[in-house]
Amino acid sequence: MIINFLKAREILDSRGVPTVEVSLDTEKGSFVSAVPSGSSVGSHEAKELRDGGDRYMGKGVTKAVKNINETIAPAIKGEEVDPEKIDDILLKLDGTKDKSRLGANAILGVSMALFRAAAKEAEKPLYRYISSQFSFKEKMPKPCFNVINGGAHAGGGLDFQELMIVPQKDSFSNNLQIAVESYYQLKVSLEEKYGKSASNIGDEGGFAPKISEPREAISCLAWLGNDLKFFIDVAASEFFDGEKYYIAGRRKTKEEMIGIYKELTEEFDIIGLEDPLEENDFDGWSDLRESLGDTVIIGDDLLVTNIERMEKAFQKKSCNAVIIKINQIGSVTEAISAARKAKEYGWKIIVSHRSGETNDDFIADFAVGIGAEYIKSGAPVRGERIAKYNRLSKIEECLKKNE
Ligand code: 2PG
Ligand code: MG
Repeated sequence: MIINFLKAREILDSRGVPTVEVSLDTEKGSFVSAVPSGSSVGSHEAKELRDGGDRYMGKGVTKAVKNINETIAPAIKGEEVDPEKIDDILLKLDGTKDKSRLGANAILGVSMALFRAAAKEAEKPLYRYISSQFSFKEKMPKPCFNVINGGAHAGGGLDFQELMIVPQKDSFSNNLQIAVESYYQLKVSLEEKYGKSASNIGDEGGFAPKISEPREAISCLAWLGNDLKFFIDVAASEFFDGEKYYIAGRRKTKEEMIGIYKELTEEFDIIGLEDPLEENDFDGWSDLRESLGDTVIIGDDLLVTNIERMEKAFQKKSCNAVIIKINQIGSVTEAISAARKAKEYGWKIIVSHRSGETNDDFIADFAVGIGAEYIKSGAPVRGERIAKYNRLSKIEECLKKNE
């Protein structure tokens, strides 16, 4: 089965920022994908191509769209739908290490649509295509819900970017229900304590109360009961000034930050810490990992879904879990290789959305297909967030029926 037609266009993401949508046609149908985009972007991520200039304050993606329509389409039209092979052609066509020529947003959009076309050709749902083609064991991931938004995603004044609840039931649907009920409850409690505006929301649908002390914000989660555990994405590079960490109006050394985490993990049910230190301090991360014992230490900006950075972190024992974001590396095949590497290292995998999202639910199938332990897709509200959770509910039903 060959690629008959490929076309890209500019659409808007959940922040009203332009992004790339791709349609790829084969004789089996038309396959559409849309590309997400971050705001707390790691400096080692693959580069999305933006237009610059005045239009959409420089954020247009017509150059990336043009690259798909005028460079990628002629190169792959008529080729067999073989995602690994085509991803490789795209990387060569781009020729840069960070995909800055064609744009990671251009390459990823095509890559996602290709995977969908290939799954259809194999007559399998996408998650099953990924697990069988790449020899992973399917698993329903535990969802992590970002119910308090801070950092670059909200204006409440909290420096920690994401406070997530991780319900601990066995089934996805039970965990989803608990998350939604906790979300309602948190809204009421925040409004009672801090006033109506405390339930304003941030980019990922979580509340953005005016609280700047991390400890105070985390204690709001502790009101919720339900045997919840917590993940925190600190996104520490966002408040690192090159020397110290500027948090709640005070400058802290790395050692002081480690001390803060020690206290917080002892006091609260925090089972995972993402980007607790800045993205280049591999040695600081290993000190932190050693002093925090059982806590899952998750590399996001540190690793950027990039195998070379993962190798370095493994050697230095900087972390024991990885965030996998398909747009961080810029092709689905490379994200799959990063997942395989993480499994080889015995690391936990958290598949992640971006703060700028679309209704594309690709990562739901991706997470099940690679057998990720966790997925994070924001709060259990807003169309672009629940697109993924709703898709996971359907996949769980299929797996139960053994389809
Ligand atoms: C993160 C992500 C997603 P952004 O840091 O993990 O929550 O944020 O997409 O803004 O980089
Ligand atoms: Mg992160």
